[in-house]
Amino acid sequence: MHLITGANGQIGSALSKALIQKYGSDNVLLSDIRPIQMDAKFVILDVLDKNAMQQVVEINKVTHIYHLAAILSAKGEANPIWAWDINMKGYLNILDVAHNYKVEKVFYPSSIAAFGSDIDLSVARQNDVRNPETVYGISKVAGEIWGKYYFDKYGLDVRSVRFPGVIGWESMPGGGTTDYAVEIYHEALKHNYYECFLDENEALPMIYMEDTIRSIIELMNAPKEKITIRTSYNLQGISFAPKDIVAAIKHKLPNFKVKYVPDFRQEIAAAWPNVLDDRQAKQDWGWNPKFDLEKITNDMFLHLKPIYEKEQC
Ligand code: AKB
Repeated sequence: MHLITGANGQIGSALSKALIQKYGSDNVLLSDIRPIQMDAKFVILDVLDKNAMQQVVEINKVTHIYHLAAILSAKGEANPIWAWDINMKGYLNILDVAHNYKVEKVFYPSSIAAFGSDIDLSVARQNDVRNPETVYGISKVAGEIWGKYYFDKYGLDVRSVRFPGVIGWESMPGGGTTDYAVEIYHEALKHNYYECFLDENEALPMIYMEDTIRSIIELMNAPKEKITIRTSYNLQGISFAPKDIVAAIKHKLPNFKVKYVPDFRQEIAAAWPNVLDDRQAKQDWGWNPKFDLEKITNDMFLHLKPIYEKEQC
């Protein structure tokens, strides 16, 4: 049984659909603290409730866990200790329950937020020093190292990637610094106008949802001997700044207007790398992103435009 935590979240909801398609609805169990809208096997699960987690894993004979429940960078800064508890205690519960109940594999998403401004931000290499500047980033680095600890000490097969900002039409992000790159498409189609909370030149690594989901499935299915990184793999999709996405949208909506009003999230983004060097992921398990900015924009419009056109009728 494949268990997803945070199944209601941006990546969780898309991954849920993909895993159900791949493994069948009887073999995928979705969990979240809020009920889901999908017709699928589902259980309410608070990752801080270790007893409940044990029961869910034992009763359902869980073999694979995709641990996506987390508080993201911007929201975490508003309440750091709360964010730390959910991200860290939640993940330690997952690791310990996975170890005790002999779960075969655990997927753990780390992030570009694992890096800080003391590296050359033009490109973060796989083993660059990780001194993050948000509580989210600190929890991600600690999580990476805990995953490696459980692998080294107990042989628990924990696999992880450092995700760029994720863009997709299927679901909205919440509480992140890269959220602008999804919101902008919705606002362009709804109002032809967007107020961007990052600076127009703030380049960040991004990845399309289809590539994101594929990376998780490919990494989880890669032969064990190919996995040489047990902290977390750098994963690159495509890097661009707000002004680039604006230009891409303007190709389709020439009257689209943007006002740049950078807020506290600009400071967070400024301490993140512009690009991730993902050669190790390419070499070890054949990672190969397929979506550039043009393809992303075409696909976002393809799916979102009919929705907003229908709403306007
Ligand atoms: C965030 O913006 O906090 C996340 C991330 C890059 O991990 N999307």
